[in-house]
Amino acid sequence: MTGRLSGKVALITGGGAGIGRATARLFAAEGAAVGVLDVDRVAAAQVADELAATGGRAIAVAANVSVDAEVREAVRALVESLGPVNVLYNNAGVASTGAVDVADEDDWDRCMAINAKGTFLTSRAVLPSMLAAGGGSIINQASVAAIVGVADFAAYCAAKGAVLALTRSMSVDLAPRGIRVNVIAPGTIYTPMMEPLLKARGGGDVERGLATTLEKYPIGRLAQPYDIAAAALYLAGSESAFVTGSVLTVDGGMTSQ
Ligand code: 1HS
Repeated sequence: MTGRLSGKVALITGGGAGIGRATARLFAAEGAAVGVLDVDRVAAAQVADELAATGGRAIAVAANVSVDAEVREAVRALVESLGPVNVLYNNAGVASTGAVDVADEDDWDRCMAINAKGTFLTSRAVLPSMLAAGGGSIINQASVAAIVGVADFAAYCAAKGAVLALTRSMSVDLAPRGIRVNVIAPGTIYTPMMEPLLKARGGGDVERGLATTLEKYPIGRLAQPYDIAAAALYLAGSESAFVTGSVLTVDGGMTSQ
């Protein structure tokens, strides 16, 4: 541990699995007290318990980030337990299915609600305590899908594009008040969330879909959760003190070709 987040309180949405869990582990290892927020109460508790068992300070809070009352209550509980939030990672997200002609309306609404509205609601709920603490860092989660069109992923591309634009808006509004806001655009990590897309891309064969996906990544592999967590750590800490409104692609060159 190098203590890059010593004395800080970090809230990570979607902290119960994947990138969120990897980031919770890294932030705790760097000295942060961590609020692990997830819609899956059990998953959040498992991560918080793991961090506490290895000497960290952590609590689990359950909320659906698209439901304002749940988000407000989770943030209230977090602040009461750990203190004002210095770092917020809006990581919670869901994928979608289909091109624009076949995507269904419920899928569109769910995708916009969790990815885009969730970022808005959680940021809004955290801001009073972050401002009272004198400032902080907000990290939003976009995707390469906010930058390039990804086939059969219409609602997801739109929602992540909204997160990217919201980040720029937030960075302008909040910089004078001591809060930096940046967005990470990760490339694909092979997770259950990606399987419907990979299956469609592979003509029903996930392995073939994976091979096709790999060809999009000049670096020769897909991302791992730690790759994204390490970027979040940079944006959370003082080494990025002059960085706000930035889009940090962590994509193995996927959007560069
Ligand atoms: C889910 C993640 O944000 C990546 S979007 C799909 C990108 S790729 O599989 O077409 O490289």
